[in-house]
Amino acid sequence: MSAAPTKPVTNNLDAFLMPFTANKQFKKNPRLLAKAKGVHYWTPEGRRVIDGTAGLWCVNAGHGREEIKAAIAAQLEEMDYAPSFQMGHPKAFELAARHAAMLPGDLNHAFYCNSGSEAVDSALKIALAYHRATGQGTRTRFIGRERGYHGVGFGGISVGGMVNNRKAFSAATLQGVDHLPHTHLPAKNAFSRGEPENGAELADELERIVALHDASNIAAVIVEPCAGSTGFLPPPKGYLKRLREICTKHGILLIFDEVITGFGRLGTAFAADYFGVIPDLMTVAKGISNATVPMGGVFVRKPVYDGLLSGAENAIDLFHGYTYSAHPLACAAASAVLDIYKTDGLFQRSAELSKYWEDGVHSLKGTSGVIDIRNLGLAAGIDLEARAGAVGARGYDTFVKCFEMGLLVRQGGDTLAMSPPLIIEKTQIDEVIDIVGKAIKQAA
Ligand code: PXG
Repeated sequence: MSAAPTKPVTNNLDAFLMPFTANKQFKKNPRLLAKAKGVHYWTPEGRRVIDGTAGLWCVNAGHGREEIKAAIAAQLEEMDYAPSFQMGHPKAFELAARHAAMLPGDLNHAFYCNSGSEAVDSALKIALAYHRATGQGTRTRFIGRERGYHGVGFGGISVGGMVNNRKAFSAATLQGVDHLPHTHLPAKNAFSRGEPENGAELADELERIVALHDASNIAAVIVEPCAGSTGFLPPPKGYLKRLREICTKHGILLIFDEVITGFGRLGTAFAADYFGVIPDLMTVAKGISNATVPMGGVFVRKPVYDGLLSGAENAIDLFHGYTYSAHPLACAAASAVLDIYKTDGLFQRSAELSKYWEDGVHSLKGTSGVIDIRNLGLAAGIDLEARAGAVGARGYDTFVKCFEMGLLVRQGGDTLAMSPPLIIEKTQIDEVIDIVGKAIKQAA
């Protein structure tokens, strides 16, 4: 029986199992985006929506960049794909050298993958492989943090601390994982501008965990410098430095998950630059390719790279990698976006706009139901008071109101997060703040 080709049925939303979405609710009243340019999306009906979230924290240089399109097209013409297992292609090495040159300290090697989740699982494996290669094979435990988000791989959800992402999969999470306490302390730090004053001592919890297990059993600590998915939480002043000191003291690798903070979100290339704290491994994705071609990466400090390579000349150093590690199209896109970041001075622009952004988001203080506002760089989190007996309903309604009024924000529970493209103009920031303020009032 010959099957007739299936025509795309654009008005039937049933077949797509949507990620992190209430499918039934969405499909009754869908929100579709059909076109994008600069800081705007357009719906299929042609309604313009300002992108207050850079997609999902990823389109840092704005949508539809001609330079990236041209680089991807040229690469596609030249060579669509080449393997990276026992083979290589020039753009992968060029990109790694460019990343190495812009990274702080001796973070100067790059492993590539296709997403933040893959980056996290790769970093955890690199940590284990490094310890084994350097005669420290007992170091197998990982330490994550409550409220952390490290993607959705089994490694990532194990070290992550978002309950709903772990609940259904609890039995399959990694053994030997502990969690540091989160640093969201609204009773002490509500409405902080930038890094909150209180909470650096929470890093000392690491000493307690080390005392419990002994450092010789601990491979790595992984944290987001600013937690992103739980509503954007900048770290308390001094917290990351303290974590670094404790890790160094005990020979534990420190992993910064910079999937959100990397590539300019804080007004510096990386959060490591902003905070002056250099991790041993850094995971990135999103802004690495401006989200045009999926890409992730793990940046590795020289001693870790050297340790991994301590085997025989003909020994494979890392039994890990992906068909699409350093995919030529992703490398072309990532290289083009580095050019844009540089020529347009977007990291600097993000730094320069951050005060205006801060004043804008904090002008929402006093709006009924707003119980906390936090910000750093070009990102912010806003907590709304939950409706009695209906946690999350108010947040969701506010998100929908924003979309109806022409603004995309992110919402989780009763928290809103915003992270506009770094090309946003001040008048557009005004527009974002105006719409969020109205939406919060309307959804009260
Ligand atoms: N680490 C961090 C810190 C992230 O924020 C990932 C890893 C996983 O990346 P991938 O590419 O596998 O999705 C992320 C992803 C939100 C939101 O609403 C955040 C992410 C993804 C989707 C939504 O905050 N971050």
